[in-house]
Amino acid sequence: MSKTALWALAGLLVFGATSAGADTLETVKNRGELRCGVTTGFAGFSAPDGEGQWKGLDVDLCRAVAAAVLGDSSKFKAVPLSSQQRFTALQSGEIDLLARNTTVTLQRDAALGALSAGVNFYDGQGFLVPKALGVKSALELNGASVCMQTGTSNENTLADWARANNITYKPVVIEQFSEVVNAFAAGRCDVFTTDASGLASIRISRMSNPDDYVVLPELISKEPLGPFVRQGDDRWLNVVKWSLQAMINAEELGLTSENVENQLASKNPNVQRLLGVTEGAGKSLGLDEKWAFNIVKQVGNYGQSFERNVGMESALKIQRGLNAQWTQGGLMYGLPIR
Ligand SMILES: N[C@@H](CCC(=O)N[C@@H](CS)C(=O)NCC(=O)O)C(=O)O
Repeated sequence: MSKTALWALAGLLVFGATSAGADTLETVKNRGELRCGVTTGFAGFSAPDGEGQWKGLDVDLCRAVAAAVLGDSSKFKAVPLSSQQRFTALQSGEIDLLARNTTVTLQRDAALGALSAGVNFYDGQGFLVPKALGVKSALELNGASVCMQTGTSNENTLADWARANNITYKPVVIEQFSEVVNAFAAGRCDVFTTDASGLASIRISRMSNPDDYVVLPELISKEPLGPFVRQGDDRWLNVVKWSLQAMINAEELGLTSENVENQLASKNPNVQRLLGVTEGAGKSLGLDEKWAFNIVKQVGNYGQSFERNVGMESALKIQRGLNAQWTQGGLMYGLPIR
């Protein structure tokens, strides 16, 4: 068992008894604040801006759930967590929701006491290298030293890929995100490996001259990233799962934070159900009927969140790619809200 899994298991044994059976929805309503596990600062996905406000595609999930449950997207507290700390924090009840570039895997769902509540970014693991290295393909990385972070799925994925491709490498594995980034920037390793989204973020926000670095073309794995909740609280799983689905459906239905007020008069039954004009969805989830209206009004639809945080309106300029709507060749497919 990996070190991460052991830590998470320890968390499960120590705290599992207290958190199991707890009603997270009630807890969050009574507290008046959602505790949301994010990264220690990962531009575009979860990072504080100049005013200390947490922003990003993942933070928008925290905001969406706060809007759905408490009617106010600002009623959340971002809890910064390293890759290593995240599952223990979920287990112990320190956070209500983990919204932090976390890959959905069988082991995490089955053996870490966590449950995936959907996918908000389809990604793959890649490599970032200094251009000066002259490397054009990952297959040229034989003998390289590779920086990565402890407690990520990236460690095992790289090992599998290297073995299959007869590549040897020297792992440089560091626990703190800032330290691993600094090690790479200082040339203590040749390559940085993590999710391609992470590499785009590191290149733009952490390298003093982004143009000196390039992300190699190969993606060596599937990394479907999304929110996680604790096991044993189905009602809360539903709230988180359907908050994300509300954002995806809102994009499909053409609802934006700007037009959603007017769309309350729409005659489209799917719009009426999503916005609570036709009642039922909110009640079934244990929420106000305005739950999804509040998400769209205060946070926006999935496409708006994508473009603002990681897409063309952001510094990262990530293409929609797999994260486009299913009608546009992507994988974002809103589950029916009815
Ligand atoms: N998707 C992968 C990797 C996610 C991950 O934790 N990536 C690192 C990038 S090096 C990160 O986000 N670090 C930020 C932090 O620790 O604050 C996983 O779920 O294990």
